[in-house]
Amino acid sequence: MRRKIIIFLLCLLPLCCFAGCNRAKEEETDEKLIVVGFSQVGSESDWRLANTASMVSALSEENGYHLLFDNAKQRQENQYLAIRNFIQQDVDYIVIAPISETGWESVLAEARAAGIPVILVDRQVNVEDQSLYRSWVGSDFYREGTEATAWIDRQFADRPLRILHLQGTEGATASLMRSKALYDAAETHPSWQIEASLKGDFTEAKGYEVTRDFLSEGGKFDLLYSENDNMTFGAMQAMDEAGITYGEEGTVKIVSFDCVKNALEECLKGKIDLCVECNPLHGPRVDALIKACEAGEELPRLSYVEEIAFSSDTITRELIDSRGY
Ligand code: GYE
Repeated sequence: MRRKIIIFLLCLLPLCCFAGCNRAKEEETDEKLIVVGFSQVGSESDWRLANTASMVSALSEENGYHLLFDNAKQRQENQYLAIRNFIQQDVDYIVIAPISETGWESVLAEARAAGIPVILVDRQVNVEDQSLYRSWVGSDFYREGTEATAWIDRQFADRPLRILHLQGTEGATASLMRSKALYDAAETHPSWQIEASLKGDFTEAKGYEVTRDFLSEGGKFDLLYSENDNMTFGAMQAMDEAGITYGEEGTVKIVSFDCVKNALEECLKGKIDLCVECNPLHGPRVDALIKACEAGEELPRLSYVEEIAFSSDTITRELIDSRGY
């Protein structure tokens, strides 16, 4: 009997060894993974969801990363908490999509003191000390805005124009710069009247609410300048309910930012007149920056991505189908 037990245990030995080796191997690979803490703005828009998907797929284990993802739910205090948590966990890199531009000095200084490189993505931070972060990649939001106002100028020139302006999150670069482009254009076009700049926080629900209230108070406009597609969808619903027509055949023209799939579909139907692209696919760009940093290369301070705009006359089905977001 004893002999049988010994033989049985001997037979199990190679199995245990195999399992143990595997574990050791796993640990070895784990060690080589680059640990990244990513503090994301929230999940306020289709653009944001596409951005999160791009970041998660680029910073994957197959690609050499262990990603700690935090959704700040549009609250900057949550970003501070997440970043301090990343610092405590001694991650290799901190990536931040900052909600607004201000209020970053202390927490970025803490990351720098801990020797953790910070890479910014999407929106920017307004800090004097440039050594608080290594690199930023994102869109030129002012250029996006001037692309929109140049189109408005081509359509209306100096004819009287009442504009309803839906603004994104207060203090966010995307909102500040798209707003600035509109205000600058309105200054050089005295016949353009910004009827109201309403805060929609980049969400569909808010876009709906503020447009509905504006209309129910008797507000009138000829053009909607909406700083993202989701607020546009909300405004379209409010206009539908109020019986206001829009798009190519309608009384109101719509200019919208982001170019998410549903917006391009509306553009193809002639319901949105101009879609200004904002590219959310930053994952591979952040991956490239981290890999360059790992290789000891100097990182560019700012990298702007290329973007275009689509009007209802230039958009096609093939184009929509060929796009990744
Ligand atoms: O336009 C909007 C999102 O910062 C570019 O944030 C981003 C903006 C984008 O919520 O849809």
